[in-house]
This record gives sequence, C-alpha cells and structure tokens, in this order.
Amino acid sequence: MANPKRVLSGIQPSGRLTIGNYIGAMKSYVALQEEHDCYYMIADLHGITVPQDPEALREQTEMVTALYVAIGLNPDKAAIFLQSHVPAHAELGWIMTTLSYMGELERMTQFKDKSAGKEAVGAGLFVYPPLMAADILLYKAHLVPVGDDQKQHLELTRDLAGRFNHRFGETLVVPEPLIPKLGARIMSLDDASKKMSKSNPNPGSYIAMLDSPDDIRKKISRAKTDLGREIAYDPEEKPEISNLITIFSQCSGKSVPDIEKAYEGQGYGTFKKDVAEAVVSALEPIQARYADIRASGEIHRILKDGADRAAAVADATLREAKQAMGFLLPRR
Ligand code: ATP
Ligand code: LTN
Repeated sequence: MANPKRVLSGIQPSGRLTIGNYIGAMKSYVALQEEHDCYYMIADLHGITVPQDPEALREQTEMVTALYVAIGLNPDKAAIFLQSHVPAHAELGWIMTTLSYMGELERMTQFKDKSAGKEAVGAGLFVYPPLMAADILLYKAHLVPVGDDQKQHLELTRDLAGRFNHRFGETLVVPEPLIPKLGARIMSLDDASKKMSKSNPNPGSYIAMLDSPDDIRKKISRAKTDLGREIAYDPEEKPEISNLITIFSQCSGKSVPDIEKAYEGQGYGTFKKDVAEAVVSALEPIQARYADIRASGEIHRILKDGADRAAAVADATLREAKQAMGFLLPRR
C-alpha cells in the first residue's frame, strides 16, 4: 500500500437500500478497499432513532450485510461489522453527546427534516450526530465516504474532534468527507427537489438495489420528466433529466457529454429505456451474488470477524480518550 489511510463509513438498516445509497456511498467503499484500511459498519444503533419493527430490523440488517459483500467488498480486506457489536460506539457516543451544544444539534438539517411536523420526536434523533461522530473518531478515520446529505454531520464531527483535542490534548484525528463529484445526491424519481430515500413511503420514488428488472423498467418509465425534450445535463433548469443522466452515467460508466451527444435529437422515450437497461445490467451481478451470500449462511461469520477487528481499534481509542478526560481506567 502506497499511502494507506483509515476509512470508516456506515449505512442504517432502515429500509431497502437504493441506487442512491449505491451511487452516493457504496461504490466508493469498493474502490477504497484495495488501497486503504477500511471499516464498514451497519449503523443499527442509528437505525432505531426512528421506530423500527424488530423483525424488520433483523431482516434489513442481514440484507445490508449481504449487500456489502454482493457489491464486491471483500471481508478479508475490509472489516464489515454491526455498530451494536462494538459497545465502544455507544460509550464514545455518550461522551460526544456531552461535548455537543444544543444549538449546533438543532441546526442539523437531517434532524429538522425528520422531526418536521411530528408531535413526538425521539431524543435519539436529536443526538444522532454525536453518535455518528463517535463511529468515525473511534477508528481515527482520515476518510469518510458519504453522499452529499452527510456533509453537515461530517462538519460537526470535525468540530467535536477539534474540541476534544483542544480540551483534553491531541487524541483524535480530524476526518475528511469523501463525496463523489457526480452522483453525491441522487434525487427522488417523483420529485427532483428531494433526495432519493429508502424511507420514502412511495416505492415508485426510488429504485431499490434488489428491485426486479421489471420493476426497475416500470419505475424509470414512470419517472417524472421536465418539460421539453432535450437530453441535456442542467441540474438547475432540468433537474429530472439531469438526475436520470447521472444515474445512467454512474451505472454504465459513460460520461455525461457522451450521453448528451448520443441522445441529441432523440425524445425521452428511448433515453428512459436505455437508462433502465443500464441500471438493470449494473444491478444484475450484485443481485446474483446477493442471493448466493444469503443462501450460504456466511453472514454471521463475517460479522463476528469484522466486529473482532473493529473492536480492537475502537477499544484502544476509547481507552485513550477516557484517560485523557480523567476517567480512572480499570486495571488490566
Ligand atoms: P433514510 O432515508 O432512511 O434516512 P438514506 O437512504 O438517506 O436513509 P442512509 O443510511 O442515511 O440512507 O445513508 C447511507 C449512505 O448513502 C450515506 O452516505 C448517504 O449520504 C448516502 N445516500 C443516501 N441517499 C442518497 C442519495 N439519494 N444520493 C446519494 N447518496 C445517498
Ligand atoms: N448518518 C449516516 C449513517 C452513518 C454513518 C456513520 C456514515 C452512521 N454512522 C459514520 C458515515 C460514518 C447516514 O448516512 N445517514
């Protein structure tokens, strides 16, 4: 490894993963594992910040784990683990909560979006960002591959790391987000002003990574399109077509200018058909591997091994942080 860096990221098991999760975050996970020391978590403690049915939580946790492997993550290279299997997350999460200010947590747009219009808002949703900071800081991660919506949480993580180091001495690493240039924010198929989200109640608004080819074709043919007929990338003026161009480019490897050129003078119909086929082809091998992994029963072994490797790093950082803060450490 030329210049290996520590990488950490995570996804909540809060629904069926979408091509937004894949394009915005997971594709980078795979690219990073060759060169870097990677830790990829299933953020199940974050998953319960909104109500979760126990059976659904179990199923979705297994589904995300199997999808991590199906996209090409190699458990011998990258550690794949559950956040709840490494208790240091909850513990440093509490410490980060005590370092956070009410005002800065109130400014988090994810909190504002998820609590808007709700009568009862769980306190876990409010302290979600300090737990996320703990996830990252425990691994002294330099790089955090995420979609654009997580930028603000990363900014807070950087502030908390700096605050900790300032008060208690240089202990934690200030991380950098790694956000893709194209595809950092895949938009909803029924409304290009909202990000595609696995917890949207309308399944027509997203493409799940495990959707059947027919469902994918149907959803893309029904996707909302801008007025006019030009296939041009212009997120301001033509947000819906630009979103489909982004999806096409990310699933086929074709560049945006090549796509624009190829569809010059053609209507939306042919274009949408080709977008759908590109998505189907990109997901086909992932879906085939997914079925094999679920059938193999390998998931629990992968998670056990991942948690052992993760805990070795996380426990050491937690110990250092507690010592710096003045906690008496248990004698070993
Ligand atoms: P939810 O809708 O349940 O809040 P989500 O779909 O946003 O969840 P997360 O688990 O919060 O999924 O996100 C996992 C990763 O996927 C994060 O790095 C996030 O930035 C990225 N991501 C999620 N949705 C998109 C999207 N529409 N475009 C690009 N990246 C995305
Ligand atoms: N909040 C993230 C999920 C998440 C995460 C993390 C991402 C939890 N902990 C640590 C990166 C690093 C989200 O994508 N909604």
